[in-house]
This record gives sequence, structure tokens and C-alpha cells, in this order.
Amino acid sequence: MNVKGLSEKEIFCYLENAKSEDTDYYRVLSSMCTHPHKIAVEAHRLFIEANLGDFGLFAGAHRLEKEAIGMLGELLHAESAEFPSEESCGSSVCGYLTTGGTESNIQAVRGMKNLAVSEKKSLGEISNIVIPESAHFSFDKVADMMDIEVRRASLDSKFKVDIACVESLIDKNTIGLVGIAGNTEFGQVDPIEDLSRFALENKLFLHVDAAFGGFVIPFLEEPYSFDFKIPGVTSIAIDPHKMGLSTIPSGALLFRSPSFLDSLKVSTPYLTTKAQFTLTGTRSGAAAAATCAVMKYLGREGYVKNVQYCMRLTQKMVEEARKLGFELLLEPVMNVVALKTPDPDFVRELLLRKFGWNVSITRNPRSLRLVLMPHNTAQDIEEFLQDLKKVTSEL
Ligand code: 0PR
Repeated sequence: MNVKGLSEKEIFCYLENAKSEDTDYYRVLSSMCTHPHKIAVEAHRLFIEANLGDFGLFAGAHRLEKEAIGMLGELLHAESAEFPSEESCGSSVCGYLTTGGTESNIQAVRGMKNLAVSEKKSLGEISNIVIPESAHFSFDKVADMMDIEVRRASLDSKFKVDIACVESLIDKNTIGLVGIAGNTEFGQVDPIEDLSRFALENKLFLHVDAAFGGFVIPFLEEPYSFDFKIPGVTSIAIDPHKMGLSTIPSGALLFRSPSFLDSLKVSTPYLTTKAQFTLTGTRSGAAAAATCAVMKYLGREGYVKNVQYCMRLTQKMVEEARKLGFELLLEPVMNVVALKTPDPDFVRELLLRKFGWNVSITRNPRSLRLVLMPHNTAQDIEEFLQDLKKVTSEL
């Protein structure tokens, strides 16, 4: 650290210099985050010091968190959703705002584990959960952090989890299943109703990772069934900082039953509240304000427009790529396109080096993965496909 402080001018010059190294999402086709909505940015600024880790001191920010949870619960077809009171939240769906999908997934599995232990479900042996092979790498962290075996079920030809494989992996130590509503690489939705049936038959928990799809699927022309309407679903992760247009860090975790949150509680003797069930201590009240504000501002209609825009771009990408002779791994379900090319890793490198495009890659099979977000434009797609054609014709 420098001994003497720098001037304001020097600091901002330094910051602007650093900022110029960021992409500003120009030619970014690899991100599931985007520019936050301007209303979210303003709300975030207004609540910049609010700490939801000690929400007794920040009653206003906490009220906004509760409202956001209520709106998210409604979106996900919970009968009603609450941030639980000190005692508990009765019988309704409840939850809290997390830092994102990773925290939500970790906490969902931690809840399963704590409840299974209290119900003495796995008798001293290592418990396991069954997740799709396409699950986000946050589940690798779950495996690493908790004494839980993470079993991966293979995918079918449409990149949904293979239901027969899930069934074959369930045994007496299985405590829960995970389904993904909008998987990271393909944008595909797992058969949540089938998973729900297994969960109910075998008395297992079922977590749905809708970190990306949660703000897409409900606004599609033909929405898929993935949420609390399905009886076996016990928890859902949904991220306002992805397609919800809120600021980072904004995730959310909702549980069907308050017993999950109870199982995550630790006592907090010197705070304004008696107990905490969140993973982090200090939490951003700014992100909660941003999420509540942008959801209220856009309303259902605003999110429908956002998803329609991204789906139009997706359609354009698909149609024009096909005209140029490219094939797809699957018909896009949401705004994620998996494009077959020869040597996708090399194509990705050339696209970046020669033309400044950021694209990513699906793992199995390898293909170009393109996420069409609100920061992308129709012109981007035309330019991208021209550049892709040049790169692949040189191979
Ligand atoms: N679950 C799913 C289905 C996800 O797609 C992601 C993130 C997570 C959980 C984890 O969410 P957090 O990163 O909020 O903890 N999916 C993207 C990914 O990791 C996120 C992303 C965002 C990647 C912006 C790149 C990027 O520029 O691939």
C-alpha cells in the first residue's frame, strides 16, 4: 500500500485505465451476465452501505429483500413465499437472496444433508446426490466441501439428463436429486416431472438449478414446467444477476418448506437477529434493492420483452448459421446456441485473436457455445457469422 494517499484525480485516472481493459460486453457471446438495468444500478447505489448480514440495522433494505423473495416465489408458482421470521415462516415457501447460483446450489445441498442427518436417512455411510452430467461446476465445489458423493447421470441425445441412468444411480444412501432448468452449456431443460416422480417415490429432495433459466423459461412463448407447481420440487436456485438484469451479486434460493432453512441455522448471539441461515455473513443490501427495484420496474411485461429480444437474436443466429452451412447440436430451447464446427477450440482461439469475439465451448461433445444476451445486437450476429465463415474456411 502506498504511504501517502493519492488524489481523487489520480485514483479516477487509475480506475478509468483499468476499466478500459474490461470488455463492456462488446463482442461477448460467452456470458450469462449482462449490463444491469439502469434502475437496478440506481437502486444499488442508494443502498450501497446496507448489510443484510445484520438486517435489524437495515430494516428498509430487508423489506426490499422480503418483497423480492415474494415476487420470485410468485414467479415460481409458490403459493406464497417469505423470508422467514425469527421463529420460522409457517408452512409457506421461503428463501433468501444469495450471491448467485453457486451459493444457492451449495446451500440447497447443505440443507438436504442436514435434514437427511436429522431424519437419520443415511445410516452413517456417505450420502450421495444424483446430478446431471451437464450440471454447473458449482457442484464440484459441493463435492469438495461436504462429505457427500456427487454421482453424475449421463445425458440423452437431446442433452437432457437420462432418466434411466438417474434411476440406476439411486441407492439407499441417496438423499437428493438435482435437475437443471436451462443448463449452462446447452440451455436445455431436464425432465423435472420425471425427476419429481423419482423423488416422491424414493422420499428424496429435488433441487432445481434455474440460475439461468429462471428468468427465461417463465417468459417464453411455450414455457416448460420446472418449478414449485411440480410436487416433488423442494428447492430452486434462480439468479437475478443473469437474465433478471439486476446487479452482481444477486442470486436467490427458495425452499418449499421452512424446515430447510431451519436446518441451516447457526446462532448469532451478538447480532440484532438471533440466528442466521445464510452462507455468507455480511450480505449486500444494495443487490437486494437492485433486484426488488428492477423486478417492480419491468414487471412481467418487461421480462417478456427481454426474453423475446434474446430469442429473436437466437433465431436469427440459427437461421443465418444454417444458411452458411453450419449445423447445430440441438434446436435451441432458450437463448443458448451450440454450433458444430471443425476443431471448436482452435476456432474459438482464432475468433478472439483475429476478430475479438468471446465465445465458449461445450465440453461433451465439443462445439461453439453462444449465449445471446440483451447486450448483443442483430448486427453483432451478421458480423460474427461473417468472421466465423472466414475462420472456418481457412482451416
Ligand atoms: N447454475 C447454472 C445453471 C449456471 O449457468 C451458473 C453460472 C451457476 C449455477 C453458477 O452461478 P454463479 O456464477 O452466479 O455462482 N453460469 C455461467 C458459467 O459459470 C455464469 C457466467 C456468467 C459465465 C458470466 C461467464 C460469464 O461471463 O458459465
